[in-house]
Amino acid sequence: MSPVEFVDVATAKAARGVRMVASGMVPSPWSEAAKGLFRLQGVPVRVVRYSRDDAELAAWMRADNVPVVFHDDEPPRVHWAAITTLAARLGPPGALLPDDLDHRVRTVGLLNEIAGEEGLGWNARLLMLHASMTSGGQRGFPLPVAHYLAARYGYSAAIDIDRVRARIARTLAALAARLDGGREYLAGDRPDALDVYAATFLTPLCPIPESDCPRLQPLLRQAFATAHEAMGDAVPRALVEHRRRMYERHLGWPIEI
Ligand SMILES: N[C@@H](CCC(=O)N[C@@H](CS)C(=O)NCC(=O)O)C(=O)O
Repeated sequence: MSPVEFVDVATAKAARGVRMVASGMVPSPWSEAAKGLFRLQGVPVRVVRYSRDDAELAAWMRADNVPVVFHDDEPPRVHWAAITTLAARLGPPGALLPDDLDHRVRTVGLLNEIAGEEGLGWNARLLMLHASMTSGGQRGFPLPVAHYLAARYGYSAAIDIDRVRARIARTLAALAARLDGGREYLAGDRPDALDVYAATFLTPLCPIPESDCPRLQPLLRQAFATAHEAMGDAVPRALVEHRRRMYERHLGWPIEI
């Protein structure tokens, strides 16, 4: 089986091992990170592309956002931390998350700054929603999509967008500092979960031409581009190079959704 195999819901339900429902519309950082974690661990994953209109899929997922990860008969996992811990358990000990307690606490704290509420991905999404709302839907997502996402993920007219930008800049700086001295990975001489999250969550802040993610539709490509337009200049070059390295060596390139 290839590292990531796209299948229909019936095939995924009938299978054992790791199966996942992931975004098939955009290279959503949470979905791409989940795929990347298992790939890095050498654990094959069957992926079902999320569709809002599929009743069988909805009944299986028991959640209304993605990714949702299934392992054998265990309950579905919907949160990045639980997904990461599962991926760590299914691969070589200490490979994805450090064995040392203090080291692990620091790593998971930084992962939360990337994937948690008010983290890098959450804040990049706020930039996209801000572009939509302040342009009447001319930029960013079309207004109906923007309003739907705004109500779910913390955007309101009262938002302090400068604070959002400052948080993004601080997180990027903290990650880039780990590459000082020309280091290739963020936490040592080989990649771990932190590298997967940093690389996949940088996607909204990077240019995303068709060649980088061929299945991304033009309208959503344009929506994604607004985060890069807003803050692409603030992304340290070392992080852009790290992302490239991660995708080319470890995650698969171009991005397949
Ligand atoms: N449940 C995830 C967060 C995932 C997330 O934010 N998913 C968004 C990505 S944009 C999503 O599915 N959005 C579509 C929707 O809410 O319908 C976690 O805590 O790790």
